[in-house]
Amino acid sequence: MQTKLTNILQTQFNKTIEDCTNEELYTGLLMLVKNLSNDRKPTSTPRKLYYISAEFLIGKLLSNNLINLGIYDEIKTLLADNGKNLSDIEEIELEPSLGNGGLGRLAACFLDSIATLNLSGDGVGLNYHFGLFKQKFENHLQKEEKNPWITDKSWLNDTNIGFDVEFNGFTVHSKLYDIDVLGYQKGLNKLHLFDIDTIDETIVNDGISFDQKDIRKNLTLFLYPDDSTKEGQMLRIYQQYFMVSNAAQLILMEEKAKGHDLHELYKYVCIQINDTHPSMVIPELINRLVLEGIDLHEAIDIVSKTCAYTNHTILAEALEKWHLEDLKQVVPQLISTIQELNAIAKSRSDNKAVQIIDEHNLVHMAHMDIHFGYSINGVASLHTEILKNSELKAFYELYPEKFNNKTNGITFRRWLLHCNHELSQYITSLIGDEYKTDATKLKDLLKFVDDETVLNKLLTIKQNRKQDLCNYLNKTMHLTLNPNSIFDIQIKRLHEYKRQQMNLLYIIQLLQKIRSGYVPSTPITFIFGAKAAPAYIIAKDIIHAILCLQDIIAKDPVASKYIQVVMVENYNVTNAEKLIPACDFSEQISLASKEASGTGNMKFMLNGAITIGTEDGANVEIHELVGDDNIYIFGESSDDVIAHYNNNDYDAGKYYNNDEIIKNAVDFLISEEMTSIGQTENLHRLHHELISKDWFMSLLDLKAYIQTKDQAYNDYEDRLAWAKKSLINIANAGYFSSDRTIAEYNNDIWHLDK
Ligand code: F55
Repeated sequence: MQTKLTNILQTQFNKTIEDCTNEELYTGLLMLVKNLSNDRKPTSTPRKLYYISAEFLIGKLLSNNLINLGIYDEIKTLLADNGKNLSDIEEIELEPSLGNGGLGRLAACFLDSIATLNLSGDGVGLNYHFGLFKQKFENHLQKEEKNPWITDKSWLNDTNIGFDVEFNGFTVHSKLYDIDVLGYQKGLNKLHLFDIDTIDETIVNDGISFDQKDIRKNLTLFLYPDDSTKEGQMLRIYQQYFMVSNAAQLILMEEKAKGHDLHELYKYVCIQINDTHPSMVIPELINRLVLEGIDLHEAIDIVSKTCAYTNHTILAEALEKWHLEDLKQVVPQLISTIQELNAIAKSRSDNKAVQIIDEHNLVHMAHMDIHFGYSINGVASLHTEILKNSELKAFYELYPEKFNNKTNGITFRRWLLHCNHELSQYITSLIGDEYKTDATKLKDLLKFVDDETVLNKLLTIKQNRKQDLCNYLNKTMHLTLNPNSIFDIQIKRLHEYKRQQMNLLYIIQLLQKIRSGYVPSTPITFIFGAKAAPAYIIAKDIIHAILCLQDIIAKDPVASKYIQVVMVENYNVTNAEKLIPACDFSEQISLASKEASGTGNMKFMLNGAITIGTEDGANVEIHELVGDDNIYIFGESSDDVIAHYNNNDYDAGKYYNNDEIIKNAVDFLISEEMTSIGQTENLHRLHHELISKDWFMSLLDLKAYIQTKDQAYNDYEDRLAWAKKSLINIANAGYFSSDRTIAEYNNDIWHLDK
């Protein structure tokens, strides 16, 4: 590698490693990786998967690619020998923000595992120039800014591929960019990101606002923008159609090039529809097969055997339904096909719950996927059960054979090998290397549950990561954290169902307890990271309240000795990689039944954090794997929560009025202390929401949450017992490798290698 890298640097900059700047070294390494990718054998299986997704939250790629090429250690040493530091060079790379959260990050983990398993499977999505907004805090409020990430020296490779995409009355031309997806040790696939060749970055005004009407200029500027307005919704339909029309054209182009008979498309191609954003691929592909001379009903049959759909949520507001009129305005060419699909669906069942076009002329995208796809899966076992037994019950009765569960997973390359080298090397020293390709081997760690040397070493490694995090936050955000405190972390999108507000109320009641004389045994640092959708008012109010509390506690001479609140600005993949390894306590406290799976919970577990959580999503499976003693479970069950919704019998006011501790904590939000540094309007709105509506029931479980957390902090004092819990979590995390998830998708749905 040394000669290869020095040659590149020599030709590019006429410099040695030692003389290069970090920017030059970054460019050199990028070129080196691209050269090595070219030498790699692309995957080739009889069938090929196209994973269509509006989001691919890939994170920075340099270190990951070095790891997957097997040259990370060599490069790191080579640089160090020349006085350079690989972590400093990593910082040059900008993080593409091509996703919101879990759904987008899952797609990125999947691409890594698909390549690693040497399966042919490409991602297809959009090349958003400014991605998801960059979050800034000003006056304790979230401000949104654009997040440019595309530079001359990037992982994007130009292709000469482009297609015409027709909208009502005008045609746009696309341009395809590819990113190489390198598997661990083997495998090479592509992430195809489509762009529009007339994009105009200069139309973005202040922050993230822009003229939403000129589609030719704005189509791929942002990851789907605000859909609270009509223009926002229309732009989203444009983006989605642009994505799937390009996908369909790419697939047909590749299939024709391979000489395959399009009548047998399903034998060679499989399309995974990642949530409903790509659902229009069904009518689009049908139309294109018809244009190829295939009869409409045969085309419908072919597409039905080609497409499979993944559901990521049961939240009603996230299930996409488009007005037929709006679709007609953007993509009139799809309307008759959608109407035909609707008629077929009707002929299969007269149950209103399963119709595609409802009585308000809303097109239910998920319904189209289920009728005209051959597989539908949920993303954790509880989630799939809820889909089958309540949310999509009528569909399950109609098509029981289509339903299956695929519990989510994460790539251990990024979420252990890369983000926690020391832990991964220590594991290797204990049980060998095999766990890197067969994650179930982590179970071998269980031999050491009572080995004090091992347990102490785990504690040391955790301490090192906490110190690293302190240094990082100090450098990047000028925050000072106490590395000897408990790190209690909740990082995920801000949503009421995820209940950051419940965590906030815990901290408030602890502050009040400390003010009346209580002294915690070990100081605690409560860390939050979360972006709120720009139009989601209450979510932004919750951020506001957390930021105000952060200030109040920091200024309290007594309380600040024991507790600190830190809200990390602009939570993203890069800072997740620093936060997760440093965590003692993983907060997974969604209202039971609402979090489809969660994947952060898996990342924390793998890095030795202990979960405090509800029986929701994949927490249920974590609980089963580690047992009662190694996780803190609290709160009402999903069945009980669902019953509250069905009976409409949850009354937040009752919880508030009947409990002093709850009342005092909630009222603190509108105390003089809070309103004097924060915005009265925002804090009152949040207070009112909590006691009068509280749709996601944060007061329901607050008492149980307080008790469970107090118990957990107590248990933390016995350091060896705690380390044992930590080891048991790491040892059982193997199940959550996305290699396992992808092997299951392949065996049950894709059959890529037949
Ligand atoms: C984005 C846009 C819309 Cl319109 C709706 C949803 C989303 C989104 O980001 N969803 C999302 O991230 N869902 C999450 O998917 C994860 C991966 O399956 C799950 O772990 C998580 O529970 C779920 O909320």
